[in-house]
Amino acid sequence: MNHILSSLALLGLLSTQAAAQTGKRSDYPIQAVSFTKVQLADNFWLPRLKTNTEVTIPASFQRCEATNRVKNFEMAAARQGKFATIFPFDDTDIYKTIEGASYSLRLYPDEKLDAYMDALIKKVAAAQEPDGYLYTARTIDPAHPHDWAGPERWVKERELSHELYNSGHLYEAAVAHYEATGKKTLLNIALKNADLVCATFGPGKRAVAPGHEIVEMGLVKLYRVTGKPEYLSTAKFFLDQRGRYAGYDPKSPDAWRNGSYWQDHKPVVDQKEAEGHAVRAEYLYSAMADVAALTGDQQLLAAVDSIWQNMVTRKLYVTGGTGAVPGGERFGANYELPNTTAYNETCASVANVYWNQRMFQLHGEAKYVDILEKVLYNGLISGVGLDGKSFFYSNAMQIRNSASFPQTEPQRAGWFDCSCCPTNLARLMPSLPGYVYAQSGRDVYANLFISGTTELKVGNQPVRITQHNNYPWQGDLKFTMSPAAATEFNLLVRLPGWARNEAMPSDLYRFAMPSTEKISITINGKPVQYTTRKGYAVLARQWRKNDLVEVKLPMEVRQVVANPRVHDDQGKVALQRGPVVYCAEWADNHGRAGNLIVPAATTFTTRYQPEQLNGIMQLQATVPAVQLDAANTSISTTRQTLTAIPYYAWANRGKGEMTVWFPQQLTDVELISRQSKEATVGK
Ligand code: FUB
Ligand code: ZN
Repeated sequence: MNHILSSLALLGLLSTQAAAQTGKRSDYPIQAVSFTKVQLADNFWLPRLKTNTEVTIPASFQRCEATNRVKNFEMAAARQGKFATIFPFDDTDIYKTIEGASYSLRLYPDEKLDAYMDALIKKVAAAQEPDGYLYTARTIDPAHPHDWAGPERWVKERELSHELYNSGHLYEAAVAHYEATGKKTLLNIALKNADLVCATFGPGKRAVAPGHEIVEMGLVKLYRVTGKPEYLSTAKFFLDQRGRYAGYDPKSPDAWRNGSYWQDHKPVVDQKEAEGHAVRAEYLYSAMADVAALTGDQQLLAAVDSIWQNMVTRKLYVTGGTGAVPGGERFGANYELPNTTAYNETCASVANVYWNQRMFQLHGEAKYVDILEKVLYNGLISGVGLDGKSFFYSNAMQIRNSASFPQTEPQRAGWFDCSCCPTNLARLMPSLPGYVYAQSGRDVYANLFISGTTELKVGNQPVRITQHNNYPWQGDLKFTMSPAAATEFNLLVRLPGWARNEAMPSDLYRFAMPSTEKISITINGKPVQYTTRKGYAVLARQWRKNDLVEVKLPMEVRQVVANPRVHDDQGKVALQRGPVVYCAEWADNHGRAGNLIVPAATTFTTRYQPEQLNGIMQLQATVPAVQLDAANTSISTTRQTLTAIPYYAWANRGKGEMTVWFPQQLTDVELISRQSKEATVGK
């Protein structure tokens, strides 16, 4: 069996090498327009990116210094001392912050930051061993490595060491730094490490299914920069190692602990469902898409398609959060999407953005960007406070509480012992310009509706596209097309699922009522008939300077209902307007949120509140609210104003109740729940 498997692996590897060696390599049919070619000028994202640059990144570097993460590198360089942080993957917080700071330098050039990074990169270089190995948890004192690291290099890679995880983040950071600054300092460190990894792992060499995926994505990025086939073939080799672990017993009641937690329960091509630790999983699925695109591997493609389908039909929160189960930070069973205990690690949202972008690039379907957008505007940015320096590691869907049983959690924190999420946000946010447009020859895709300008080339013709809008608060989108000379091409404008009566590209969620408004598109003021392709309006014409495309997206407040198999959401609705999912928080609703009922016929008013929560579109309606008397023995309803805020903005005003899902009838109200009483008593 093992013999057959390794022959198959070798075949896969050879085809990978062949693909890599032929001058015309296969790749994603659609390429993103690089972040270096898109300038944002909007009121929603730009202030967030500014905060990321001015607050998050400096705070992150400062915390890397203050918590001894930087010191670990200094000690590794000196080959003496004692590893001074908790986890062997703490090195990655530095890499991720460098990655974010690199993207951010394109947006906001900053000589001081650039120089600081140069100095930090020198420390990283000094910590690298002569053969390329870079892992402070061992190099500081190889005779006494971190407990998770194992006595020798790589021996605990599958379980705990994170050696290849550290490498993967190093590669991602190095490519961003190189692309943003043109400097090869970090890239050279990464290449030296990757050469060691490729020399160590492969057919006839060492084999492992990397314990925490990301090295695969990182190697693919290095392959794109260098064209070196070993980087791609080693990425594929790592994918192919999954499902071979001898210690996995599928019959054990705790089988996930040894198998699916690591996506190591089956060969990747046989995996059909989103399983295990969500961040690991979604980095793996991103790499599967990358390798499928670069090698044309149809089995890999079929597997990642099927896994995506499973996530979107059964395992995705309405906010785009993934990884429902706290124990193992993992995907739950089908339809297991509890609200109060929702884990939804912020890093999983980051990973989901990466994955959906790749799925879009593979297939050119709007539904992938619909999910990406859902994650961006909801479950991702809920992970960072409006101050830019307080974070959620996990993103709850409901805080159940009462005056008599106050909960202390959750509140945002500045940093965590395991601080993967803050630094992951720090790197994702400033890369956002790279998600706005994409291109495939004469097809130019407008995926995100963020004001700003891009300069691209169609054929040899420079084309500038400028978006002016006030998204996500208003659905009036304007695109000014400015080719240097009249040029024929297709502008594909994404018609978001939510604007086409589709709450989700599956039956996991649906809108309770169809929208009465329709999308309309005009060019230079005249309505146009357009064809649609895979969820895009195809605007095909010879574009001339200053052609103006106007798209109107319906922006009613919609009630969303979940598939009846999602237990916690039965009899409840969520609120959505445009891509933004709402919640009710204690601060706006007389100290409570769990007592509010939203009957089907509820109508909402909307008002932009510039002073609130950095500017939000607020929703209000008059609804019944359940009241209990002081003795908790009698119950009544009163009518009161329900005020809803975007989910992403919750937990910026202290702690208290919050809910995304609202009961429609009295029978579905969770009264002062026994559960919350028990949980409090049990603490
Ligand atoms: O293992 C590294 C990171 O720590 C994971 O991505 C997070 O889920 C946290 O467990
Ligand atoms: Zn995290």
